[in-house]
Amino acid sequence: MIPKNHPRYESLMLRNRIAEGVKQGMVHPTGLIAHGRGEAFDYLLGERTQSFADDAARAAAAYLKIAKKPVISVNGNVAVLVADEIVKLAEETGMKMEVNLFHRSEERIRKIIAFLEEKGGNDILGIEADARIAGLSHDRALCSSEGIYAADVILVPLEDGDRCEALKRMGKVVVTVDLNPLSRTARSADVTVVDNVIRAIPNIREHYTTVDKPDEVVEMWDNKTHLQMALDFICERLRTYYR
Ligand code: PTJ
Repeated sequence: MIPKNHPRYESLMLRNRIAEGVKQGMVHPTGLIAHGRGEAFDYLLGERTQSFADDAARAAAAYLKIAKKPVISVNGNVAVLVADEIVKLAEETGMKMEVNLFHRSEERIRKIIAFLEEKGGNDILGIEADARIAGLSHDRALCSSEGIYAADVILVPLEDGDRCEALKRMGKVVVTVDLNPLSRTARSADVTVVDNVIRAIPNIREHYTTVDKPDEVVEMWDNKTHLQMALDFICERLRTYYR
């Protein structure tokens, strides 16, 4: 039991959720490692939504606004961290939800779908696996013909770099949330929200309701500049921390 007045209460609670997720069979054991890497970057980013991340969340919302077939790809970590918010975002945007795992197992997909349904989600894709992401070998290529395969815009938080590149080669617009601005996913996506998924998803939702002239926002968006801003922020913070 973590006392509420512990200075790192929120961070420790998130850790607990990931650890519980492993016990419940929703999070893959390597999800613990991915979470730890995310935590380290979040620490460097000040554990709050910085202005560059807020701009990226707005660009993400703009892409979702103009999308014809938007899909959100949900993995184990994302499900246990932000299931409620994902269900709400899908409802508000008309986006389909697909459980799509890097370490694919039918049992884990079923558990995650049931968890999202408990949170109010409907018609969640993922179990059918009747299409493949081109250019990838093994089960991590499997996807739904109605979901990721047909999508024009895919919101895929915490994605593997290889798959992100394969989705790009298929002509998809890829929007990701990744605390590591140097990751291959961060570099190959069209929009990278360098923020914790726990803050980024509700922020994208908020921008979705307010974003004006989404075509212009998309037109103006430059992901590389945004990633450099994230790196500059981290560097400046490290350089001046004890000064
Ligand atoms: O459930 P599965 O089988 O689909 O597996 C999911 C994981 C996350 C284990 C899998 O996709 C994986 O191994 O991911 P990677 O390649 O470790 O990448 C995860 C990325 O997400 C890293 O760059 C982390 O810094 C970042 N990350 C981790 N936690 C968060 C995060 N970004 C935003 N918010 C987080 N909470």
